[in-house]
Amino acid sequence: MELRPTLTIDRLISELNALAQISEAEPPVVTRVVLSDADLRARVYVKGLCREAGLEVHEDAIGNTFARWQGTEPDLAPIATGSHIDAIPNAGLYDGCVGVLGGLDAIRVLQQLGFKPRRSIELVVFTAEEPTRFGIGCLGSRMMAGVLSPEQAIALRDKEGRGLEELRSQAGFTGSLEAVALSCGRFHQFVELHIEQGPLLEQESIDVGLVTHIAAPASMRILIEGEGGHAGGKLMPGRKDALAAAAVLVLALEGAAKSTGAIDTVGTVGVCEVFPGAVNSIPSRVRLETDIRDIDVARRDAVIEKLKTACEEVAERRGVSIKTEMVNADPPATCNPAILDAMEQAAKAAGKSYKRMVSRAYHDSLFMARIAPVAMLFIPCRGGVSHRPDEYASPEWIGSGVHVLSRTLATLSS
Ligand code: HGY
Ligand code: MN
Ligand code: MN
Repeated sequence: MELRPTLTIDRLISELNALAQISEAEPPVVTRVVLSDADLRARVYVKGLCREAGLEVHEDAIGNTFARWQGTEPDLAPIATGSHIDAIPNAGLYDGCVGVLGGLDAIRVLQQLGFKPRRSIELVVFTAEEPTRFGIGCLGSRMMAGVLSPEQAIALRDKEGRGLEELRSQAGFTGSLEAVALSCGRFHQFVELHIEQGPLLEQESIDVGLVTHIAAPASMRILIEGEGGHAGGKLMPGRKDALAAAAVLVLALEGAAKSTGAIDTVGTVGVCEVFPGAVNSIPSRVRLETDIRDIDVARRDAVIEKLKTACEEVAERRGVSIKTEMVNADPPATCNPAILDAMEQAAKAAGKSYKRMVSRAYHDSLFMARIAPVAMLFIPCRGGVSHRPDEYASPEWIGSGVHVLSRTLATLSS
């Protein structure tokens, strides 16, 4: 079928900007932590757009949202597309949202063209792709894939000690958590449109990225306990300063990641909580949240082991107690060759340049890959910047992504 979508990119851009206004921070900064007031208002907005497009909308027990465009053979497993609308603090407006609103726009383009899918097409909005609230990323897609059990999910707590049960019922998400896990075959295939969150496509002036692999993320929590005391009265000899010990570990992680010799290994300490946090009081307790990734699992795990060894050495040398806890250590995902080929054909038909590449960020596709064949479609983002308010993707870049996605969905659902 020769598709020549007449893209109404202006409407999509205005919807992305409208969604960005729904934030816990002063726009243009986007902060939209899962199950916060902003998250709930954003969900209402997006569900309204889906219903305007004639999609049947339903949610599961933790708010994963499914908007279905019924196909001519509704009993067949659907093709799915989608991403997330939650955002970390001090974020931009494109991460995740391009995949949700762009996925919806790809459906609308096909509707405008009079296309009738044989397989239904479902837009999925995943709950809590970001780890901000509960410390673990991809909560919704992990549970859909059965990787996180209801018991494990119920045990999660946020910084205020609030759990998923309390927060989901306040948000009006009811029903059994057991029903969140989906079987293989619930979806025929899944394609996620997302900004690259890296610099390559823009640097090489390429329109779209066809993602072949998604890196393997791991997160480890480190609790360091020393001795507090008066910053003036307690002399340096014999101090057990928890933050000084933490500083050694931060540099140990950086060194371990750099020492693998592979550019794909990354290590970050993104959270450092200091107690009591008074300028004239020696830190007695520090909590670090570390993020370690690589497309090679063995290399990633070697960095984790090096960090654990550094913890033992620092504890010994500085007389502090150091406890480590693995929050998650997930395998990488390999994208499906048939979907990649369909995306490549779609890019060619759309006259868009493309390249095959890996994703260094993780995405819900990483867990959807456990229950369905998946692939991801990247568009450039300016300077590779993401997880910052100056994150930006041009209307042209977004339009190219939606154009290739709409053609891909047409192929897969035919
Ligand atoms: O951290 C990630 O890779 C994703 O953006 N949550
Ligand atoms: Mn993100
Ligand atoms: Mn994302």
